Amino acid sequence: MPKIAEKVTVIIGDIVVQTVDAIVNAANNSLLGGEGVDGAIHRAAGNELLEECRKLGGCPTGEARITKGYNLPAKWVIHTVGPIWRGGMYREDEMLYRAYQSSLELAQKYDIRSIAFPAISTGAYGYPIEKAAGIAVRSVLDFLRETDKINNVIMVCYNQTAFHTYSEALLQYSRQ
Ligand code: AR6
Repeated sequence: MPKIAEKVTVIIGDIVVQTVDAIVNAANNSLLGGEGVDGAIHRAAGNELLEECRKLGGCPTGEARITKGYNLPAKWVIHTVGPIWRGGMYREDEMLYRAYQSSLELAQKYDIRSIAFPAISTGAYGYPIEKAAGIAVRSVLDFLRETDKINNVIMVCYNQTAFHTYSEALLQYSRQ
């Protein structure tokens, strides 16, 4: 496997327990919490996270914002907003690609070396998992090719299906 792909690991697990510098939240435009990963992160981090999020004034789709991690093992939470799947004609692919890029750009700015991502947009936002996996992996690998500051990216999958799909995508795109 090429060097870049060695920096990326796909695992099955819960993102809130990851011991990395930053975990990424699959948030919504309000940044005021929700269900899925967002709910789990807010519950584990504690109420101070919501207080800090209130001051951010939301986040457009495809962009990212950073807060502290509070009670989480991770020092930082990077909140990004993936697209809602509406059939694929509304720049969903571009927005999902941007969500990963924006998160990594912010990570680099904060000297974050290890970062864990959930499968953004594949839950409540309904993105087809195979398509989402391909875009996620391509976006991460493209970014890692341009910088050597971030040396550990974990793609945290919540079930076997997601795990196999993201693992396959990593194999496929790391050969290109
Ligand atoms: N750790 C890792 N992955 C998880 C966890 C967890 N603790 N919990 C769920 N997943 P979703 P979205 C997986 O719905 O599709 C929220 O309400 C889950 O199985 O969390 O981007 C926000 O506020 C799925 O594969 O995020 C937004 O309104 C993936 O994480 C909206 O949902 C993403 O599912 C965002 O929707």
